[in-house]
Amino acid sequence: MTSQAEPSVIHLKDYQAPPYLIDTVDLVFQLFEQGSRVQSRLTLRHNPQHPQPVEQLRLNGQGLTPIWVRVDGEELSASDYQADEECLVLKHPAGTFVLETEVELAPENNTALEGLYRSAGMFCTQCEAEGFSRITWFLDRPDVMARFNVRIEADRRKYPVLLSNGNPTEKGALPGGRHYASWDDPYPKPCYLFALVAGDLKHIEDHHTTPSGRGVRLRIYVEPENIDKCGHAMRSLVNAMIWDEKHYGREYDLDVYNIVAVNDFNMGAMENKGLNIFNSKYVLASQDTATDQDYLGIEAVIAHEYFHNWTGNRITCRDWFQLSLKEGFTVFRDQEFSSDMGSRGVKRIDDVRLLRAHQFAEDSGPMAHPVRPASFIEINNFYTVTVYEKGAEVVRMQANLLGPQQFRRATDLYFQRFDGQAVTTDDFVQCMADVSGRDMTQFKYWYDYAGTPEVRVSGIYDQATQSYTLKVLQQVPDTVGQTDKPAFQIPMAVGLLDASGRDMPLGRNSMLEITRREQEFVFENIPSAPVPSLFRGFSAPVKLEYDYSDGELMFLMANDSDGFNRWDAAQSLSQRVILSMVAQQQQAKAMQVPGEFVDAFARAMRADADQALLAEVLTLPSESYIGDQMDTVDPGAIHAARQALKVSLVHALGDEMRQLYRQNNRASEYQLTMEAIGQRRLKNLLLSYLMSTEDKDSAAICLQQFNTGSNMTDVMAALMLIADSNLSQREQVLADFDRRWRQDPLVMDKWFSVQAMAHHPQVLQQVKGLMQHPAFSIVNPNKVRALIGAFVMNNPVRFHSADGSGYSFLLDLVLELDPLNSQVAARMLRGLSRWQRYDENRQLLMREQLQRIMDADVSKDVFEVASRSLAG
Ligand code: B3K
Ligand code: ZN
Repeated sequence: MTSQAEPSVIHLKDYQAPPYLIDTVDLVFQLFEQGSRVQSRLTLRHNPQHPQPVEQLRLNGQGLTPIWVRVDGEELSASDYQADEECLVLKHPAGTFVLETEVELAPENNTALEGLYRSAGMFCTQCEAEGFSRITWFLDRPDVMARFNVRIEADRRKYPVLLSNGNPTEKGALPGGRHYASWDDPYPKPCYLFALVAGDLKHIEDHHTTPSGRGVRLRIYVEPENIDKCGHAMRSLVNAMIWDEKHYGREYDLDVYNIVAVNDFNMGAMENKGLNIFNSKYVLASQDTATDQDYLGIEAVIAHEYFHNWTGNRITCRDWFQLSLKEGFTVFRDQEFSSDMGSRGVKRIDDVRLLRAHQFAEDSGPMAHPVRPASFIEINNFYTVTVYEKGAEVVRMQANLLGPQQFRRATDLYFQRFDGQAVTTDDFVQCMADVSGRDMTQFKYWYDYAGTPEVRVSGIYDQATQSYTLKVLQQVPDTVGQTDKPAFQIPMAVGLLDASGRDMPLGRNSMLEITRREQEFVFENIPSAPVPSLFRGFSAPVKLEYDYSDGELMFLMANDSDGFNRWDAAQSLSQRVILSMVAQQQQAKAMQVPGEFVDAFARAMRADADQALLAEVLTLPSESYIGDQMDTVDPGAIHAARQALKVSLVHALGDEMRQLYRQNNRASEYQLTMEAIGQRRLKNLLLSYLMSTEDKDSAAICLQQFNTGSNMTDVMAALMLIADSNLSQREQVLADFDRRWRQDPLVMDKWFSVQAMAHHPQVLQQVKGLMQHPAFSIVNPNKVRALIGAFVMNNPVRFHSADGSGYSFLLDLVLELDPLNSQVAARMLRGLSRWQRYDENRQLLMREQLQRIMDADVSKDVFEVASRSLAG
């Protein structure tokens, strides 16, 4: 039993239009080190879509201390209204009225990082999803869109920069060393897009002129010491603006676009209108401090937040169940942008790898939910890989079904039809239907049902009729609260390879639409038995089952014209090998690596592919992904198998690996071209193979790379391997690195992570010790993710230690963190949600820990994760 009443569940089916609309919002912020004040003036009117009369109007407000409340200029006495921890209730509101209030806030004590808070001496805000109600009384829901005017007052010396949404209007001095700035946002917006920043910041500036001739001033604000690390973010922003103009006909709509980097942030970044606030991790980069992955991440997130200006801000969500309307579509847009900026093939592989590793796992566990969830306790728990990444796949399928021209017409229609409105995913799909004339009813199951569809395919060749038949069975597995699901509409891109590895001509038959549980597709004029290449480019987010022989997989790996499926064949093959080595251990047999596999690996290594794609092909599936393929996950055996496989590959191919390493280790200057990134990726992958044996030569190469690496990508790749090794230099190297980088929080995050991901048996003790390190702070989400998150999510063999020590450590942490930052605490707790996947002993230990949550007084966020996990 919880000590409180159980938090209530909110259902999509209970949606009601808001009782009142708010046309204008005038805010005055008086910022002080202690106790800040917010005055608000709202013009409200009854919403014609809501039945009358409204007996009482409830405005949301969390933890606000009311100073006064006025309606139409008259101050209310305390008996005219009720204010508590969650809302302000006004009795018998008039049809239209003006509500003025003043409240006091304590941003200096706000560790939840929602609403108005402090980060490294500045003030900043985070309002999505429901954080605006921590700032002032409001109808904190996305379907209330208002025009905001904001005035900020603060100490002039400490907070020279005062920013909010929209365009700047006025600024000036005030008595007492203070000053003010005013901002006006001409576009009505939901309050979750409100933002404010006050601080001592420096900026870099650029300009962009939109196709219609609007000049936009672009600025990125950071703490003064980081001013040299903003160039890549700015270039990414300009590229994103140009890309959206070209590909979606969307241009920016204000005179200024501001980005601010902050160190304390619950997630990656936030698309507030005209004033994006970013986790500094997704802004700051220099070759000394950021890896290639960081650079790519910055490009993607800068673009993502920019794209939200149309997909999220101009057109927003009616309610939070529609979150994927903006997130799925915007992720799809940023994925396509990154593909165009870099390598489409590599990007697709990386996105699918992420989807399979995290979303498929979520979709088959107790936290499974549809892309459009039907209920939640705490909306912040639904910013998930399902809403984001599966949501993006669902948009991608629609783009593929319609084809590029129709899809563009459909998105044009969407922007034109719904500009300035708060709408639903149904409204989005309706545009696809209207433009294409397609009936999208069945397609919409993708939004409403959770679970990853399983598609079983078999192929039968008939020599006599020269025909080839693909038999398809689809099944969408049961998930919590959803059984007996209907058949989905599943686009399957196919190719048929002839014996020489070439595609047989299929014409329009290459995109099959599966719509029934059982279906057959017949191909005529097929002269010989083909090898099918299925779901090319990962044309639908499904699990494919097809009984390929090892030989067929090797054939596809070498010949498939679809790059994605060449990679996927390699993954299937190595997965098979690792799983059989796991089984050998479980049967107390010696582990065997098939010679054919080593040969196929060698052939792939020698093939004339670009380095980045080659690195993808040679990367083994992750331990957690392998675990997902087993009935009962055996973390120890998986780790040992994967490790042993690497060692045998080095024994067989070590010389060649060293040679290929050297060939790709020549660049002297750091360049951020796809080619250079590919070379580093390949080289560092090879180094990770070589270091699996920890022989003297490999250790020397690794230490050399660490000591002389001219960029953080190379240095970090080496450091990770050293941290995971038994080299005698290990401690010294880690200590030197600490001394060198102690002042740089983002670099220290990496230092924490590599140690948390090391596999040696004492790692948990070390993680605990690192929590005492001066650079660690439990109230900084980046630190928690870097150290604890990395241990829980990326070190399965140690986190799932059979004595349960990892689990009780996580629980202690969650209980300590929850009162400080419930959102991040709930994220961390997800590490226990899939307990059913483990053996009985671990199940018991994990449940025992989850039960501790149910016995404690915890936040809604953490309660929801624990209760769903236990119920699942
Ligand atoms: N929309 C924000 C996420 C807000 C998360 C709130 N807990 C970032 C993004 O998706 O762009
Ligand atoms: Zn987003």
